[in-house]
Amino acid sequence: MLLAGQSAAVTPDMIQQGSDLPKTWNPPRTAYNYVRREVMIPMRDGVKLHTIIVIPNGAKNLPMLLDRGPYGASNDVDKNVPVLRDAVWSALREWVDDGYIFVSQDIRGKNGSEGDFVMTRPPRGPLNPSTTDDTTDAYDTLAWLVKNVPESNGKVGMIGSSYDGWTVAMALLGPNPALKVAAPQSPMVDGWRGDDWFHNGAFRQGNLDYFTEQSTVAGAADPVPRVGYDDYQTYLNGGAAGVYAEAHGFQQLPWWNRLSAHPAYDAFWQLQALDKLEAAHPSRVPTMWLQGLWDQEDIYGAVHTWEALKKAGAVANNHLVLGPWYHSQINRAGESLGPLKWNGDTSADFRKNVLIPFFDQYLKDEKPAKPLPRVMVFEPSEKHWEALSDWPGVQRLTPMYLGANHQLSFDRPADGEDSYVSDPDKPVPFVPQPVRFSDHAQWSTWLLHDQRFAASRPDVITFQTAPLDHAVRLQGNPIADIFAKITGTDVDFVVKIIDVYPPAFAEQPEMGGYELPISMDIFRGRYRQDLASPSAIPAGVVQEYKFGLPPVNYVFQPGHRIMVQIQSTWFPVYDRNPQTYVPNIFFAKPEDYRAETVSVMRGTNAGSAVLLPVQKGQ
Ligand code: PG9
Repeated sequence: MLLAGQSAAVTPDMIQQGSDLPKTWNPPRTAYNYVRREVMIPMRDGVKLHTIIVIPNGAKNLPMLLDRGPYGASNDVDKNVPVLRDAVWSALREWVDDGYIFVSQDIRGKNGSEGDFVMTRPPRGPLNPSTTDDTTDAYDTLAWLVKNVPESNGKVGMIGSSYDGWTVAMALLGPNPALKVAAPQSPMVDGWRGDDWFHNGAFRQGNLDYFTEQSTVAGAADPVPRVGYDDYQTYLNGGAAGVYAEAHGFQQLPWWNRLSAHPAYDAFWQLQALDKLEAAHPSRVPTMWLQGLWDQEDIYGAVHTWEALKKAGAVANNHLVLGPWYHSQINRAGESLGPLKWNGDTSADFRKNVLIPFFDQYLKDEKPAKPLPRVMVFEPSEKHWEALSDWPGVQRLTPMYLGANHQLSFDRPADGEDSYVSDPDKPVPFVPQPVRFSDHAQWSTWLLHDQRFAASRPDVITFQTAPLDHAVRLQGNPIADIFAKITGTDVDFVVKIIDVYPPAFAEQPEMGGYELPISMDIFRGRYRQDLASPSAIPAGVVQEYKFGLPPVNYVFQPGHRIMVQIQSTWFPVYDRNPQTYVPNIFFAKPEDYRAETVSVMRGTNAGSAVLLPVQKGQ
């Protein structure tokens, strides 16, 4: 219809016909300095796995770097950015600069891949009667890559952190010959002893968000919905972890049903503990097992796998790295960690000067400037790396005893006890409220949080040395050895080794008096005699609670004090022990939660102590 004054000169090209969307869209890629292939790689059972391969233009004879995981291969490379080093996520930049073909794959059932997703799918065997697992999937992927990426030299290295570190460890259980080198970074190895799901039987409740995010749909999903801002209050209101979970529909999740039916270290956990499996099937692949000294998610896996391999006589091709990092910080900026500041970017420097040369050696036949030591550990108080030939070496564990008047000393004290009331209705927070599991800054640095807020609580007992008149160097794996009696029938113990800074610290004034945790962990008392079968604790009878603490390589400087804190709740990162023995704490009832008195013994026979790996000459 024409309006007055309009001309009627309409030509055919003006006329809209059909859709404005073309049938296909192929924008020119002339600005791109790389080729991106998106392929579905067939596994031995016909399931196809979604894989993204990025290849620098003109590549010939380049090695491939493979990462497999549940977090979305498409997220590793921004396909809208034409320059490869800008398109990959920051951890990959140095690799791309060094001339690698990067391959990212979605594991079975996640994101673009076919098949069923199974959370950290157990290796083929009693827990997995199928013909595939992440060992065969890695094997089949490598076989395909070697045949189908003509720009490559047929050699593959695998990296990945956390879940993706677990996939690297799985690949090592039966590696394709094309796998020439590997680096599991903060790998999840044993979900019950000390990695993501539990620590010594205490459940890490923040994982409930991970379960809905990962195991409700194939793509990414949301955390558990909550009304309140403070997760401390949310979890306290929710009751037992299992009650809270099932109020949010978790009965629909097979993974949750398996996990919550196995709160003890039974065959379900033992048979999927990768440190034991790696030691039983050591690979010949040169491997760097790597984790952070303050790794808030997987502080157990790498070091225990390396130690298990050592025990099995298989460390010739295995290296251990303990860096000054939170979980996966190797892949992020590493100039600082919580309040601690380093000299330079410890992550980027490590990737560039150690990790990539280690891969280049086996993938490009390039001799590294310096051969990689068997063990590399950062020393945080003097801020430098140390090369060691062993870990923890010959452990000379020296007891440091809890003494009268909250003293801590290498001398055995007279008999006595210190008591506190542990009330599960007012649990000790792991960081001051408000707690936000979604706050990355809070979560990634909580293992370094100033412990003064806890020291001032009546349900935390604190022991400390006098200011040290000489440096004390710890190198190895400390052990907590607590003797205690309780008025209830179950209890948890949290033990923390802390560096107390002098009241004034000119180098960094805000650190004056800071109580810096060096190594801390939790133990669920019902497992004191047997991790696989819990037992009620006889009320009023002294029992021993002995458990390993995370590795340390640390110099307590003169003028600092060594402190130990003990408490029985660490909430809500760990679920609360009701302190009344019940068959399965996941489903404890409100009336099971009772305030009880915990008495920690000191003295000659049953003298509580931390066994410290004090270095000779100290
Ligand atoms: N820590 C995470 C995780 C690993 C394995 C299983 C579940 C969670 C991660 O960062 O991938």
